[in-house]
Amino acid sequence: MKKDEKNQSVNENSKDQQLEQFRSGHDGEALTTNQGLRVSEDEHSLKAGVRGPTLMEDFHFREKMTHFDHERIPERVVHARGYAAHGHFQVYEPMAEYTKAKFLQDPSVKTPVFVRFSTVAGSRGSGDTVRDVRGFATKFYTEEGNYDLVGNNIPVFFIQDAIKFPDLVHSFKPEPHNEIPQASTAHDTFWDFIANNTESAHMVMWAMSDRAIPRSYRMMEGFGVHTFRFVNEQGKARFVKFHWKPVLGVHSLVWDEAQKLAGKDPDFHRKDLYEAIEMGDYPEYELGVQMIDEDDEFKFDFDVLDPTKIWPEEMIPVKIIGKMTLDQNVTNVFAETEQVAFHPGHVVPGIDFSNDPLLQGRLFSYTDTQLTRLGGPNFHELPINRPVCPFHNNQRDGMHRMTIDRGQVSYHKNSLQSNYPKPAPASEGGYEHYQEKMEGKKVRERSDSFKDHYSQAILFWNSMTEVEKQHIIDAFSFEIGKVKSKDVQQQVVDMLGNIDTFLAAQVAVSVGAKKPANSKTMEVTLTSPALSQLNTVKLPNTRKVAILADNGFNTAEVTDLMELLKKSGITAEIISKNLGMIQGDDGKELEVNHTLLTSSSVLYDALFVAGGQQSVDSLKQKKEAVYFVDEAFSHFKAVGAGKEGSALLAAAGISLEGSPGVVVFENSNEVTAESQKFIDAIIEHRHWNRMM
Ligand code: HDE
Repeated sequence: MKKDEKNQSVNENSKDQQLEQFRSGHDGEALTTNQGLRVSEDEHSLKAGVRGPTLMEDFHFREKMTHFDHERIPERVVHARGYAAHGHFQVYEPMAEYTKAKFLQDPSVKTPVFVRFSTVAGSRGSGDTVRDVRGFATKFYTEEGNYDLVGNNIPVFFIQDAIKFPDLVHSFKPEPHNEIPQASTAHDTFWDFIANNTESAHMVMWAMSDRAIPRSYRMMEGFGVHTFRFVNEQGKARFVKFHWKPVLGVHSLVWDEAQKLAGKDPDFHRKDLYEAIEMGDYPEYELGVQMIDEDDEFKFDFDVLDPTKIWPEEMIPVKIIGKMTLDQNVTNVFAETEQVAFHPGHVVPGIDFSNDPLLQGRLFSYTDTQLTRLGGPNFHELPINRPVCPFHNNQRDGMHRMTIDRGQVSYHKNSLQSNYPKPAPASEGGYEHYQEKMEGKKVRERSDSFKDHYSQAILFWNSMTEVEKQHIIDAFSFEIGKVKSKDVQQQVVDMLGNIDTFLAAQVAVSVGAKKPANSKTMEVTLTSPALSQLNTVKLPNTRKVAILADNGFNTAEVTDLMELLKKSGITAEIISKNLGMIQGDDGKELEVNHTLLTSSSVLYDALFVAGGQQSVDSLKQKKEAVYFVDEAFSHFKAVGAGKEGSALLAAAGISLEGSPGVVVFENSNEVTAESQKFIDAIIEHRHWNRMM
């Protein structure tokens, strides 16, 4: 959906209207203290004489400095680096057969949402493009209260029981003796944890795949990971898993590009999201659900409660039930993105939990962590966290209480206030937990049905194309290659031996370890084509092309191409030696967007070298221009060139014969046809067959 189609009115309880009460612009206003006192001077502290000591009496200085001293709050212990946007969700058709959740009934209702994407391991200032799982947390501000779907872009997790989460996180955070490395799992403690906690085998296959280096937050899937329950009005429950499917398809960076971007533009993903929304290219994701009848709980060869297992889509189809559109950037990152508090326990009637032991532990952790991070128990009153429906209870006081509660009663049951606020039965919207029958011994144990650590790791590997498999081998070789302990390296290789002998052997050679001691014990022949990114949707929309040009470029060709790119939803930027204007062969001028110095091929999806002899001759003199072309080609991107531009490709060592995704405009009269070929090459995204 484009910006001009945006329907502003969501409903009367619009989150935006609520936030508006708290937004404050300061333009044209007098400077005051926090008490509203007008300040006459803000350059000098109050001193006893111009060269004398500062006075204690300077309340303005002390208030300003005290506030500054406390500007930073503790960052999230995981998912510290994140970026968020507002939007709305609409269901496609009533879901009453499966769930009574109100926001999933009426296709005309737009439920406001707030989504925060994040990396997991790095600190708040770390790079966006590191190899990591991405958080995908959605808060639905429904009429029945806030519902949070706090998911990731990978459908499984490293561990099966929440009690192991602190151990997992300690292993991937920077090592405590030297606080190295930042935002990376390529170190000893992480791989020591993995090799000794093999329930993580499936998840590390995903983490070493291209899923962990997304091209954009707008181009990755989201998963609720755990099994939840849908409960309908009649009380019938079904197990459910949630999926977000990006309308633009699932796309990734290549590893070399991801590493370079972390230096060239550490804000790559946040900028991409911010700019797309500003341009009116609103990110969209469809919500899908997989459902299993309670009666079928034991019909599968995986335990539905095990968060290290997917439900293969070919076996249990994903039913697409609605769409989310992100159409508004935040007004203030701290107030919204940083202070938002998600919690998997924020549910609405019709959505319930399963006994997944990882989910059960999360239900404790999220409130607990906010107490430290947001400084007390009243974080639900912050504008970004407030539900759009009213809330009433007998909770009182605490740090930073904002509500001014009226009356003398703050307890249940009471007679002085006719027992209000009163619990509501389910018939009036009260949340009733699903009455699952429970029996068993009190134990610290894991079910035998959780003990298969490898079958789905193998399923994942089997479902990858050759290119994706090679990327996984390379990722393991990189990460294990950075591990210093030979023993840990060997343990990882041995673990990989249980997944695939070829994979283990390749990694072993790369890191100088021995081939696995044990041979593979399980045979899994199943594949799930849905797991391969090569089967994803491919669209031109919002792709970015760099056009290398200098004075004397072929004006007709470049302007026609730019026009056609725009029609396909592709953005083009002119890169040249210097900023300012460059003149085409007919005297017409074009503004340069970036220079070879301030830009890089890794910031673009494709590259075009403008024709025009003078322009090409000039660029050929610059090694940065040659490198630009070489790098784009080596990252498998579409590379186009006007007729004379092919000389720059040749300078970069690109052979025009048999190079997939390379399009040279041979005939200046055929720009439209040639451009279409180039656009098709861009839609392909990567030309992997260059590898062969
Ligand atoms: Fe989280 N997780 N997590 N997690 N998680 C947090 O909550 C935790 C897990 C996820 O953008 C923390 O407010 C435990 C799985 C996201 O604000 C903390 C366990 C999944 C975000 C916490 C898990 C997630 C968090 C840190 C193991 C995918 C960022 C700050 C049982 C389904 C939300 C905070 C945002 C954040 C605990 C595992 C997703 C400490 C104990 C599995 C997207 O409470």
